[in-house]
This record gives sequence, structure tokens and C-alpha cells, in this order.
Amino acid sequence: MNIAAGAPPESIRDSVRIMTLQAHMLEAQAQFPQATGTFSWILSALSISAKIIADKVRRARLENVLGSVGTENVQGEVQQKLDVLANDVLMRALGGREGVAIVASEENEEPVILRDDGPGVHRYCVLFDPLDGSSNLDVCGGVGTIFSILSHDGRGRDSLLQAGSHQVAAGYVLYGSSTVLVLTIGRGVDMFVLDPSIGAFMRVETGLRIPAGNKSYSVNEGNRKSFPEGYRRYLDWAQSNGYSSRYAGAMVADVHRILLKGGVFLYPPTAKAPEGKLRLMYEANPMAMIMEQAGGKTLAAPRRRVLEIQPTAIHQRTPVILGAAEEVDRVCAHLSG
Ligand code: AHM
Ligand code: MG
Repeated sequence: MNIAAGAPPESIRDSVRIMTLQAHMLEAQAQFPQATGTFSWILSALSISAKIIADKVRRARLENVLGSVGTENVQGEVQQKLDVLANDVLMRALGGREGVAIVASEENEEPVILRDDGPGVHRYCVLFDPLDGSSNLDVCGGVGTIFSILSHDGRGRDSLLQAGSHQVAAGYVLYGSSTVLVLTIGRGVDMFVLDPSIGAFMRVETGLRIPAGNKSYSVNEGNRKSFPEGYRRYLDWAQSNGYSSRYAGAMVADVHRILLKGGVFLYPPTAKAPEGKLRLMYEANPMAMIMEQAGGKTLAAPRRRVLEIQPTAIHQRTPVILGAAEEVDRVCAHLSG
């Protein structure tokens, strides 16, 4: 069939073009003539890891890898067998990429310095939560991998301690009813779905924007009594104004819903976790970059952008208010009022 000059036929319009994650990265790379492909190789390691972890999550019950290993991680949390497996997969995949200088994981107390050749050689630091929300696994609930990529700035392990606004890329993988990878390289947010029959992540959305006007909040209301008063005021207001409550107990699943449907996610300070529960560098920062790139907001408190927090420790925590910009502002109005 000859394609006549003029408007492109239906089959090659942007919205229906077949585009893998790999092709997407090559396309992005082509816009930077100085790019060496190092960064694309790191994303390919993350993509391969996600495929392996997705497979392990799907087969967990059959292969008897549910439940805990009987140890705790650095946060004092019980490690699930799959936490350890997922961590190992990411460490091995990223460890083989020359472009990675340092990796840091929720599951390891100390970062792993893979290559430290000082200034002059441009490499990256990759921080991740290998299996966020892993206690959902036993009940077949959604779990995910979250990652953040920073440029290695030649300061050894201190290179990790950069504010989230310096992230080069961030993303998450949701192992839900399908396996979804959401990615930003600082030019909007794109979404890919794993096609298990061909083993490739296929691009299904580009330039995602958080919808406004969704009357829904996501918070562990079991902690309500120990929330600062402003949060309780907001919840009272929302409940008097027809809001729905949605909470998956896995940040990746909650954030994914908010990215596609709108609303707000809250993890406030509590009596048990006075600084908040979520980790700044590999949970809050990557999600904050995604939210901002999709037109939303992520704050730690009124007028305190998560991405501007200067980290002092790899595993530090932060309160999180994240979602559609107008709803985050509404929460803040109650916090300040
Ligand atoms: P994890 O990294 O140990 O899995 O903990 C993080 C998870 C988030 O995914 C989720 O939003 C939150 O903890 C749920 O905490 P809670 O059970 O206190 O509501
Ligand atoms: Mg986590």
C-alpha cells in the first residue's frame, strides 16, 4: 500500500503508534546530541528489573515466597521475602551498568559505592524502594518499585544528598492488575504498560496531567487521632462536602490513582512517626517530581516543597501532602487556618 502525501493515515498517528520504552528513550536521547546513551542503559536496567520483579510477584504464592524472612531492615520494619528478592534483582541489574556510581536502597543501611572515580567521569546515583507496600503482597494487593536518579557530582557518597529538585529522572512501577511503569525525565510524565506476551513496556500515554476536581482523599484514618489539628480540620471539611476516601496502603497504588483520577494523598506526622513515615529520597522525592511534572504539587507542610528539602541522611523521613494542585492548596488552607 502506498501512503499518499497529506495527513498521516490513522495507523501512524501519534496516539496509535507502537512505541516501546526503549524506542521512547532512543527518541528522547536523539534530542541531546551530546548524550552518550549512559542514561538509557540505566533505564534499561530498571526496566529489566521491573519485568523480573513483576514475574516474581505474580508467582509468589506458587513459589512460596510470600511472608517475612524474619529480619528487619534499617527502618526496623519486617522484611518480606520479596523485599529481599526485589532488592537483589535491582542491585544486580544496576550494578552491571557502567554509568551507575552509587546505589542506595530502602533495604540497605548504607549505600553501595560501585564506581568512584571523582570528577571528570559522568555517572549517576540511583536510589530506590525495591518493593513499596510489600505487606500488601500476602493479600494480592498492589505493590510497586519507586526510583530516583541523580547525577553523581564527584563528592563520593555525599553525592546522594541532593535536594529532589536536582533529580534527573524519577519513576515507579506498579505491579497491579497490569504492570505499569510511569516515568519522568523532566519533560512531562509518560506511562508504559508491560505487554507480557512480547516482554516489552509499551507507551500508552504521554504528557499525563492530574485531573482537577476529584473529591477524594487518601490517608490512613486509623492514625487520625494523632494527626496535627489542621489535618483533622481538613478531613472534617472533606467529609462534610461529599468526599470519598480511598487508601490502598501502598504509596505507588495511591499515587497512581491520583495521577490518573485526581484527589490528594496525605501521610502526616503521627505520634508513632513524628517526622512522617515516608522516606524523602526514594519515596517522596520521586513521587514529587512526577506530581509536579503532571501539574500537581507535593508539600511537606504549607509553603514547604518536598523537592526543596536539603537531605541530611539517606533514610530520612518527611510528611507528604501530594496530588492535584488545588486540593493540596485546600489541605494547606486548613493547616494554616
Ligand atoms: P514500606 O516502604 O515499608 O512498604 O512503607 C511505605 C508504605 C507506603 O507504601 C504506604 O503509603 C504507607 O507505607 C502505608 O503506611 P500505613 O500502613 O502506616 O498506612
Ligand atoms: Mg516504601
